[in-house]
This record gives sequence, structure tokens and C-alpha cells, in this order.
Amino acid sequence: MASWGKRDDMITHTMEPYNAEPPPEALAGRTLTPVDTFFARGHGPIPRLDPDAWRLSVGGLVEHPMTLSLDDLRAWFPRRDVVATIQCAGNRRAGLLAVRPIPGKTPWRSGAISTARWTGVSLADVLARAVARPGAAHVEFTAPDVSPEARPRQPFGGSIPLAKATAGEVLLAWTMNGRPLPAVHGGPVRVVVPGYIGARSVKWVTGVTVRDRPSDNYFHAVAYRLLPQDAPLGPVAPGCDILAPGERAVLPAGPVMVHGYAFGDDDRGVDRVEVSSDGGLSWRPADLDPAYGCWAWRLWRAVVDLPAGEITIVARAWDIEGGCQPESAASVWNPGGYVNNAWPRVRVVVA
Ligand SMILES: Nc1nc2c(c(=O)[nH]1)N[C@H]1C(S)=C(S)[C@@H](COP(=O)(O)O)O[C@H]1N2
Ligand SMILES: [Mo]
Repeated sequence: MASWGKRDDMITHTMEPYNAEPPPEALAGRTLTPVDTFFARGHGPIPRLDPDAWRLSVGGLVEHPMTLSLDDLRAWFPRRDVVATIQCAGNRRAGLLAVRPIPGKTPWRSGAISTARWTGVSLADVLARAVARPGAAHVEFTAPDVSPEARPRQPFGGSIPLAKATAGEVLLAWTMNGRPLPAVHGGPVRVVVPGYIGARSVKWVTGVTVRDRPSDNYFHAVAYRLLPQDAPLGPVAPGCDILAPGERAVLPAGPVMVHGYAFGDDDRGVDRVEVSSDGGLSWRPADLDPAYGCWAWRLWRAVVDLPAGEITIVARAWDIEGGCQPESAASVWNPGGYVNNAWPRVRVVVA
């Protein structure tokens, strides 16, 4: 077993901080990603927090500031369970790097995305008890891990709009696929913000602060911004990706099953996915799994007939309003290398 209980074939980008993604084929065909396969993304050393000593302070623009233990969360609030996909904003950065270099950033391939069943309490219920004061507009999360990347040195944090924080689906979670949340994924307690970039799902959360403006944390105000617009990243970009076959796979000629996932955004769900094996001249519809709640990816599969040679398999997702994900990586390239939702392309060798 590799580090942090992960499978042996993880693609480990860095050990400290621990950044690792599974080969995309390992994600194919399962709505829930096993914990040993779930990608891991951190910015500093992984804190080891004692669940009995863990406390969450809820403060800022609230009538009733609180300090909560795990037992308090369990006793005072109803249990909530959400199947949610977490996607790093840097997922598929490798596809952007191929267009133009992005120095000093992790070259994530297609595996910086995974799905789990998260259980905990709804942040909305906790905020309802704290009672937001007039002027409240954003909710900031803070954690104890200090990243060497942050300027100046500071612990990890970030915020989401109050409307999202009180929408019900945002969790303070302590179990992942029915087991206690492991340290590498933010145990004892993390935030899960379904539908938003992974960076807002703050791990090892110890502070919830209601504010009148977005977080000033380095990872909100400086990193994880989309340039040149200079906007903080929030909701994920809709689209689809191919998970199997893998890049450069060698396959026999004839029918082959292509696997992938698609996801929509906060407002627009996925309508259909299409696959092409002739560079986009002709497309066939993929079989799309039913939605597993609003916040999980939807798996799809399609059989394509492959002639001998070097073939590029392409896929594209359409949303319910008729919008399609962007065709080229060049058109979505940005200096931070974030949210690449261009049509996925996988080259295979058909013998
Ligand atoms: N405290 C803390 N929370 C964090 C991070 C971090 O470095 N520190 N990384 C974020 C990023 S960028 C992502 S993509 C997700 C990854 O979650 P995972 O490691 O459970 O896959 O956690 C987020 N939460
Ligand atoms: Mo991320």
C-alpha cells in the first residue's frame, strides 16, 4: 500500500504536501470512489487532530457565537448525507500545459476528481442556530494547516457566499463512504461544498466565520483565481471527461467500451454525452447513468468501433439548455491552469 492508505498505482505528484491522483481507469465505472482511490490534494503538512479535542468555533457576524465539539454536532443537529463529487480546480491542467507552459503548478491529469458519500451535519443548520446578523454575506472556513506556498505564512482558508452556505447541501462531514473521515481527507471534520471547486471544501476545519465580504485568505484572495478576469473560482465548470481507455492504451481493432463521467453546474444539469472516434466528424450518444442526487457526477459509457491505427477518442457533454462544453483547451487556457473543461481527447493505438 502506498502512502496515506492509497493504492499502489496512485500517480504521486508530491509527497510533502501530499498530492496524488489515481490513474483515470481506476475511477471508471463506479459512482462512489473507494477511499484508497480518492485523489488527495493538500498545500502543507497533514495535521493530526484528536477527534475528542477537536473544536469548531463559529463566529463573526452572528448573534450567538459557539464553540462546538464533535459530540455537540452529533447531539444538536440532524444527520445529513450527501453524495458529492469533489473536483480540484487544477484537474486536467496537463491539457492546458500542452497548449502553453504553466510553471510551478501541479500537472494534474484526469484524476483530481472523485466522488464519495459524506455524512455529517448541514452547515445551514449550524448557521441557523448561530443566527447571521445584518450585513452577513459570506462564510469563511479556516483550518490549522500552514502552507509554505502562502504569502504571508498563514493557515489554509477560503469562503463561499452566504446563500450557498445556507442552501442545505454544504456539510460539516466526519464520515466518508460510511467510515470515519481519514486524516488525509480532512478528518476529524471537513467542509464539503458540493458543486464548488475542491479548494472551498476546507479540510480539518476549525473555524466558521460569517463576514460581510469574501475571505482575505491567500488561497481565496490570491490563489485559485481566474485570470485575466481576476475572479475567485467558485462553482465548477460543467463538462465531461474520458476515464477509460487510458492515454496511449494499446487495443485490438473492433468494438471497445469507452467510460467517463459528466457533471453539470449549480443551475444546468447534464442532458447528454456524445463520443467520436474520428476526430469529431461523427458522434454517437453515450449511455448516461441516472443522476445520483444533484451533486454527484454521472457516469457514461459508449461502444465505439475502432479501425487500426492511431485513433483519438473525443467526448463532449451538452447541458439541458443546449450548451456544450468548449472544444479546445487553447480557448480555456488561463495563467493559473484552472478549470479545464475542454472536450477530452484520448489517443489510443489500435493494432
Ligand atoms: N485545510 C485544507 N483544506 C483543503 C486543502 C488544503 O490544502 N488544506 N486543499 C483543498 C483543495 S485545493 C482540494 S482540491 C481539496 C482536496 O480534497 P481531498 O484531498 O480530500 O481530495 O481539499 C481542499 N481543502
Ligand atoms: Mo484543489
